Amino acid sequence: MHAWPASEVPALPGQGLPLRIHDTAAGCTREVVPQGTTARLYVCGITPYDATHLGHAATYNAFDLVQRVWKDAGYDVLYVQNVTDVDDPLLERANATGQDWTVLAERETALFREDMTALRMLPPAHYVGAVESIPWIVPLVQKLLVSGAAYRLDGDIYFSAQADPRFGEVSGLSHEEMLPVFAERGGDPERAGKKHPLDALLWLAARPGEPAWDTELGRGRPGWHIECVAIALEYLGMSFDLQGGGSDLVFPHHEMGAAHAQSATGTHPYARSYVHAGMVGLDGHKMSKSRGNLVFVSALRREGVDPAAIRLALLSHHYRTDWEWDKSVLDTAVERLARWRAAVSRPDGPAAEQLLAEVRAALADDLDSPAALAAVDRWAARQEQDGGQEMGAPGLVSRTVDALLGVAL
Ligand code: 5CA
Ligand code: ZN
Repeated sequence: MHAWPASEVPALPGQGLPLRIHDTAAGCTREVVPQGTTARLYVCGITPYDATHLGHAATYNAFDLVQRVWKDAGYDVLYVQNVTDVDDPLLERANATGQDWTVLAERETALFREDMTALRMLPPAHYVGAVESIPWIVPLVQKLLVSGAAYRLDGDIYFSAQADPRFGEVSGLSHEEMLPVFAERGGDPERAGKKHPLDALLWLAARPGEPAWDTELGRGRPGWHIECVAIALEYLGMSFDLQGGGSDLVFPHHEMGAAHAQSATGTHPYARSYVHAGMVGLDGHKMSKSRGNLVFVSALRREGVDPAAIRLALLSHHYRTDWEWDKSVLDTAVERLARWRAAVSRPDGPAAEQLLAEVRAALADDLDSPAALAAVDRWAARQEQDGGQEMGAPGLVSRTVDALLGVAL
C-alpha cells in the first residue's frame, strides 16, 4: 500500500554525530553503527481499528528522530513499516460495530497517513499490509515446518519456541516471567495439544465468519509476529540495524519475531538492535484502544491544535520514559511554539552554530529530545533578552528545528 508524502528535510552545515541508543536486548545504551551507507530500519505499524492516539504518535516520533539523526550523520535510511490489516482486534471491532473489516482498516489507515503527514513524520519507503505479505509468509512458514521449528495443531500452525536457542535474548525474560505477559498480549499458553505453552501461532486455519486465504498451508490467515518477519526479511533482510516499537512489543512480539526469523534462516541476529519507546498514559493507565482512554491526534487537529504543537508536546518527554498526557503538556507546547516562532521571525539573532551542535549532541545521546528543546529554549531566551547581530542565525535555527526535530517554525 502507499505511504504518505515526505516533508523536506533541510540541509544543515557540517555533519551529525553517530547515534547512541538504548538496545533492549543488550540492556544498555550503545552506538548503533549502520553497516554500509544505508541504515535499515523496521518499525511496527498500527493495527487499524481505531484512530492514531498520542501513544502511537509518541512511538513514531521516537523512530522519526532515529531517521533524522542517521540522515544528518550522512546515511541513507531504508525504512519499512507494516499495517496489521488483518488480526483479531480488527476483526472483533468490525464485528462489534457491523462494519466490513476491510473498510474499517482502510479508513483508519487513511486517517493514520493524514496524522503522520500533519506531524511531519518521515514516511517509510515500503508501507506494507499483512494481507499483502501473505505470499511471503507462506513460504516462510513452510520452511519452519520442514525444519521442524513449526508444527500443526488442528489445522493451525504453531512456532516451537524451543527451536531457537536464542529465544529470550530480546526481552531477557525467563519463561516464568513470559507466561503471564504472553496470555495478556494475544498468546494462548493454555491451549491443549501445544508442545510448549509459549509456542505462538504462525497460521490460523479458517474460522467461520472470518476472512481466509487459500494457500499451500491450507485455508486460513497469518498470525501476528510472522507478518512483521516476512515484511522485514523481504525488504531489509536479516541483521537489519534497528527494530522499533513501543515497550509493549518487547514480549512477545519482538521476541517471537527474532525467534521466527533466526529459525527460518539459520542465521542471527534478526535485528542488530531492538529499541522501545515508553508508554503514554491517560488518567493513570496506558493509553490503549481496548481501554478506550484515548486522545486522538485527529481530534486535536479538528479542534484546531497546530500539529507542530502536538509534535513539541511529544518531544518534551524522553522517548524511553512512560509519561502521562494531560492538558498542561499541550499548553506548554503551544506556548513554546509561539516563543520559538517569535524568536525566528527576525533576520538576525544570536549565533546559532552552538545551538546546532547542542541539538545534534542531545539527539545522538539516546534521542534526548528534552535536552534538545532546552537548547532551543536557551537560544530563544537570548534572542528575546538582548537579541544578536548575526544575520541569518534565525534561519539556521529554523532549519535545525525542522531537520532534526521535525517541527516547522
Ligand atoms: N500492529 C501492531 C504492531 S505489528 C501494533 O502493536 N499495533 S498498535 O496499533 O497496537 O500499536 C502501534 C504502535 O504504537 C506500537 O509500536 C505500539 O507499541 C505503540 N503504542 C501503542 N499504545 C501505546 C501507548 N499508549 N504509548 C506509546 N506507544 C504505544
Ligand atoms: Zn510488528
